[in-house]
Amino acid sequence: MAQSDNIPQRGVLEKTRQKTAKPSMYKVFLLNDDYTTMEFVVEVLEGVFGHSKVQATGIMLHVHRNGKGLAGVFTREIAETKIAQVHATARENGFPLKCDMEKE
Ligand code: TYC
Repeated sequence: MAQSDNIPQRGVLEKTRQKTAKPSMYKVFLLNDDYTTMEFVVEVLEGVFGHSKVQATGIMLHVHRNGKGLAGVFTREIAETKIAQVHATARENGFPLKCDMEKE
């Protein structure tokens, strides 16, 4: 056994902890428009973002009154997927509903 095997290695625990860095999180916002129905926005907030009908209705009304509102906070890939799902279902239903995302 080499003598150096018994010498504590300074910095090893710290390095292990540094590797568990948390992923960056992204806020996904729903944007208001004049054409998408309130009912459809509530369905999207329930179906894509997992909100209850009560939560979804509150967020939809906030967006309607203020122009923009937080739908959820996700890692980058999940946020991008949710946005793509919203845009796809909106297009399929003939609505111009838009989302955007912002690094937290
Ligand atoms: N402003 C829309 C209307 O009056 C409703 C609406 C709410 C649309 C939220 C988009 O993200 C939105 N029918």
